[in-house]
Amino acid sequence: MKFDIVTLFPNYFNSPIKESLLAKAIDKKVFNLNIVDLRSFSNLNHKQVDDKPYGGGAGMVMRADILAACVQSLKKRGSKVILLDPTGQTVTQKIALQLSKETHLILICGRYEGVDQRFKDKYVDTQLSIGDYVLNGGEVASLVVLETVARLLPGTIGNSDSLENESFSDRQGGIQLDYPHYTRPEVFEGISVPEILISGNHQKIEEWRQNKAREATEKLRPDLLKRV
Ligand code: 6GU
Repeated sequence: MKFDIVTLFPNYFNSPIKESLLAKAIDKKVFNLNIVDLRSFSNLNHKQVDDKPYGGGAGMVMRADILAACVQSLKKRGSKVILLDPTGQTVTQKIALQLSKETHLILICGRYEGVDQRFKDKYVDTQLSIGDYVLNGGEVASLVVLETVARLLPGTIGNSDSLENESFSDRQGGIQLDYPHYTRPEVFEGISVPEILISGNHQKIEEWRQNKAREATEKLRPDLLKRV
């Protein structure tokens, strides 16, 4: 699998990738990551990539022609072009799972007040957002998509067991939160680890965990139980 991330801030990506498990996966060739500087596709003065909005108003709009030149140079058969933009659909685990089956994702970080609509109409397959709040641009969102998708690829996480049981995974036919975890010490500030977890009865432990996961979901995120 290959990811291209198109951005006006290529250096922004240096440490989040180097200082994470993603770097190991890249070394192991689980996936390939290419950070693309959008500015290098501009032939304009000062490598300009945006301009004033037609119709007036505040802010700047990213130019369709420069974005198009960039995407054309990256695109192959089977590529999926994703624009990170607050108008997009919110990323979910289900979307991440679908994206993990693609061969090539081009993630474009939107900036400023927006992106020329003609680029969206002609070149973008999917617009994604990471939630109902405003960021300065799509850079943080592209890292969210990269990490959620990349960790689903075989070889990114050593222990694939931990993928199956975690929060938001499709477990027991539904999407739910994780069960509570405990490690040593056995007594912390007067509070003991739940007895059942030191009983050695694996079937009972599994039942307890499933109940706790359901309880947590009902209490904290009842909306998840209604989602398909
Ligand atoms: Cl993808 N972009 C911006 N600018 N703001 C956001 C977002 C994306 N997702 C949530 N807020």
